[in-house]
This record gives sequence, C-alpha cells and structure tokens, in this order.
Amino acid sequence: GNFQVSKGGEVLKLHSEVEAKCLDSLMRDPLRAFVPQYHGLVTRGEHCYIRLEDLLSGLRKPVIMDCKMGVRTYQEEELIKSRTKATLRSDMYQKMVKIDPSAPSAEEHAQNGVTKWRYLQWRDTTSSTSTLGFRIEGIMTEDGSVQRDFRNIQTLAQVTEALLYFTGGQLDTLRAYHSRLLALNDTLKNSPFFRTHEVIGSSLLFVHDHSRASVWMIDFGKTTPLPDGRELRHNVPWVEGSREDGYLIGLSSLITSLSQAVSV
Ligand code: 4IP
Ligand code: MN
Repeated sequence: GNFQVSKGGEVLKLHSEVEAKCLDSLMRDPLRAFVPQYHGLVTRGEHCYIRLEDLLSGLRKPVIMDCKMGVRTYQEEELIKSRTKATLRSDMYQKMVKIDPSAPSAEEHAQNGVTKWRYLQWRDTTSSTSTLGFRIEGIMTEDGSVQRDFRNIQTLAQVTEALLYFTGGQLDTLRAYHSRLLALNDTLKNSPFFRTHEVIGSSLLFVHDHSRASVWMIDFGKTTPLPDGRELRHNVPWVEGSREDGYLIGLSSLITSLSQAVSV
C-alpha cells in the first residue's frame, strides 16, 4: 500500500524507525541475500522515506505472492493494550462485519467497534496463520490484478492448490522457489539477527516471470529486538510472554506445500 515508485531501480517506502533499524542490521547479517538492498533514508516534500531495491526491476510481467509469516500478526503489546486502555476501532469492526456479520460478539456489535488485537487475532484464526504459521495475503497476476481471496485458506492442501495456481504449475518455477526457501531456512539458522528478533507481520514476497523466480523477506515494521540478550526458537507455538513468533513453523509449512506441488 504505502509504496511509491521511484526511478533507478528503487522504491520508496514511508519511513518507520523500527523498520529502518531492522534494515540497518540486516545489511550486516547473513540474511542480507534475502532482503532488498537498503540505501538509507531520503526526504521528499514533508515526508521521510526508506530507499529500497525494487525487487521487480528487470522482470517482464511479474507475478507476485505475499505470504505473511508467523503464527500471529499482532505484538504482545497489542494484546496488553486491548485489556487495559482498549481503543475501539470502528473501521476494523466494519471490515469484520463485511466478511462475516456473525463474527463480532453482541458487545462488539453494540459498541460498533473492536480492538485492533481482536481484529488481527480474528484474521489469524480464520486464516492459516494460527495453524500453519503463515497465510497468503494476496496474489498479483500478470495483468496486475490483485486477488485476496486466499486469506481464509485453512489447510495445507488448499495452500498447495494456490501455489499451483500462482505458478501456473510451472515445474521450473516451483523448483526454484523450493530451493530458495531451503536456502533461506539454512541462512535463518545462522543469522544473529533472526535469533535475537521477534518477527511479526513480516512477509515473504514471491516473485517470478517467464525466466526467473525468487523469494524475499520484506516488511519489518513490527519486528523488534528482544531485551536482555534473550533469543527465540521460532519453531514452537506461542504462549503469552514467550514472544515466540512461529516464523519457522510457517516456513516449514511452505516448504512442505511446495514439495507437494512439485510432485503433483
Ligand atoms: C490491516 O488489516 C493489516 O493487518 C495491516 O498489517 C495492519 O497494519 C492494519 O492495522 C490492519 O488494518 P487488513 O489487511 O485485514 O486490512 P500490514 O501492514 O502488515 O498489512 P499494522 O502494520 O499497523 O499492523 P492499522 O492499525 O494500520 O489499520
Ligand atoms: Mn505486509
């Protein structure tokens, strides 16, 4: 949404201090090979932007898929806020009702609002996020149209179907994605950044055209360092206070699904 295309193979993204800090560290981490190159900040008019490598540059009619990673997409802080000084969001209530009028509780209907945590958590449990550790947020096809009806996928078999649709069943493309994800899995295990950060709401961006396919880690606006030298495992379910994100649960689901798609 908040991207602005600029010239010279770069995109500008509205500045976030949290994201800029992550990108700074990532440029000095083994994960650098899986993240768009970060070129620092730039001011245009009244706004400050993050300068990023344009991952689509040089591709002809690219097809794109955004997978939001992890078993939850809200920060623990959001849950705590929802209990204490609960701000009600009528926009989120409306998005919820539009998809499922019976989703809000009687109280939420009466107050015409839900907390941000409630909305994000509802999204997580009605998609594959809570169970498979990721969800397909959207697919952009060759003609540039965006399809979002993958967000309520629940099973791995449905994911595999979506991957076949996304790649047109092209074996080369599926295999390229599969080996890229295996390489990412290896690199994550050796990444100081990954060990020491809680990765929330971040996506894997799958991009291919007729001749190339790659996967990139993007969106670090809710990715934060852990305090006091704490580290995460990333492959265990979340319980409140653990700050575990389940990122590797999602990656492993994706790898399994790609193996299935390759052998269809
Ligand atoms: C959106 O809901 C996404 O969850 C956004 O996450 C989130 O932004 C929005 O919160 C929320 O309204 P839908 O996609 O269902 O419309 P992302 O930016 O990763 O897509 P953040 O990053 O803030 O959680 P608000 O508070 O920005 O509206
Ligand atoms: Mn995103």
